[in-house]
Amino acid sequence: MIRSFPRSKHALAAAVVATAATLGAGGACALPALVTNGNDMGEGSLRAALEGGATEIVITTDQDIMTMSPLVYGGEKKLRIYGTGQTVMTMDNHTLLEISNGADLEIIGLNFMGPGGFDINNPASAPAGKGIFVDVRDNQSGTVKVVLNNVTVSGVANHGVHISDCDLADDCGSGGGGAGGGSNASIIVEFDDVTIDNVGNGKFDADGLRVDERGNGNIVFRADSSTFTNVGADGVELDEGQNGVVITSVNDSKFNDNGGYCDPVQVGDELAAFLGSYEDEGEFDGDVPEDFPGAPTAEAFTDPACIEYVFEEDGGVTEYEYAIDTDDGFDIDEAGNGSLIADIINSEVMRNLDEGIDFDEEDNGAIDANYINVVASENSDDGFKMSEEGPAGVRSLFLGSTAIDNGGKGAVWEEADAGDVNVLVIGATTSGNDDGEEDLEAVQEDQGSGTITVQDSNIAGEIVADGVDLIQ
Ligand SMILES: [Ca+2]
Ligand SMILES: [Ca+2]
Ligand SMILES: [Ca+2]
Ligand SMILES: [Ca+2]
Repeated sequence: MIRSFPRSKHALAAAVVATAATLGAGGACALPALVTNGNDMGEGSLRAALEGGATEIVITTDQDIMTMSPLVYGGEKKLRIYGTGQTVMTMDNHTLLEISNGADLEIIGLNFMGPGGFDINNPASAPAGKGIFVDVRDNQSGTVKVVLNNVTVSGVANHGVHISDCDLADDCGSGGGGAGGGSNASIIVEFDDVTIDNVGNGKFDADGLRVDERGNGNIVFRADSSTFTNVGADGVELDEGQNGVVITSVNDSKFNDNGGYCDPVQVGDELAAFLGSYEDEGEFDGDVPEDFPGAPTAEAFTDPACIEYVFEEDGGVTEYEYAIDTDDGFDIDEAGNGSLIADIINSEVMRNLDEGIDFDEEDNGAIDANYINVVASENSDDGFKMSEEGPAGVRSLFLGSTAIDNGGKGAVWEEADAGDVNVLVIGATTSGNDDGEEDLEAVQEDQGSGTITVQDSNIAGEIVADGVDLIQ
């Protein structure tokens, strides 16, 4: 292959090549493949480099890369791609980069941009395109590591970044009761200076970052100086379904303005018309009336998936409920064996359409969550919500953190079954949550004991301690 450098990038490209070469194992490996033009295919293109089996790719062209179909890397060896701010684009609805055999991935200095313009009234045709998709092999073990540094993802219809260790592909659902099996592999995600903006607006339940972890294995997610904004579903959703823990560490990051694919105004109007004279929740003692509308229909709703519908009969009484399924800033569902461990520092969680932070843990394992200088404001439901079920309890430090003007409570720690609740709130500021009622709530529903200790804080609303001691 003949390689030529574009005019303006000689020195830079040479420097990048030198850096990249020294990163290669032992120095004895092949030189990196160079991407010298922005063509969709052919010599010097990114597609040619990926199809040629390159594991180290340096983009030297200053052109953006326009793709007509997904770029696919099918190797199992780690793939590294180094750019200097170029953009991999498409005008169509397709996935931009697919790692189809669970390879480790490292990308530095590259942007991924879909066509944009999606919303509930302008959904993508299936399959909805993702930004970066890493598909873990069914028989994989060890760890799958995805490292992004100085990367942006925008304008795609589906997840911005999706790492799937789930044999049901896009039908995995969420971890609590989420379906599917997976490999023995764990998933590690490291984001530095990553921006995911305006993705996931072309279909229901499409997130900024989505990790589906099934079978044995953990999720480890670290983010620094990263932002997750204007996503249709959750800014970040981590679903850990069976054996394994979730460990997350977030610093200097933003989870703002997410969760609005199911536009509450439009879907609310559709729901009101659908229900007619019925309330959105209720019960029937005996027969269900013939004119009861029942399950959401495609005729009545732009996207019937936007309605969470519960209809349960128990001993002759039928209960029902309809709710609009909006989403969160940062959502973790940990199920099966294993705990949920989170440290969130110097970060912002604002104006999300459901909860700001929504952490759920069930079965064996605890919640251990520390918030240091985190602001959650104007989220539609709770600012911070932690729910633990099964053996073990909840331990949390809420230090210098703020919850203001959230539609639900400011911060909630819930614990069920065996286990204690211990929450230490220091230097916190809360007001205007829950229509001026509850700011902080620590609840123990079953056996166990615990305390919520509040020191040096400015709490305007109520503190509810249910089954635990309040110390002020
Ligand atoms: Ca796994
Ligand atoms: Ca687990
Ligand atoms: Ca668990
Ligand atoms: Ca418990």
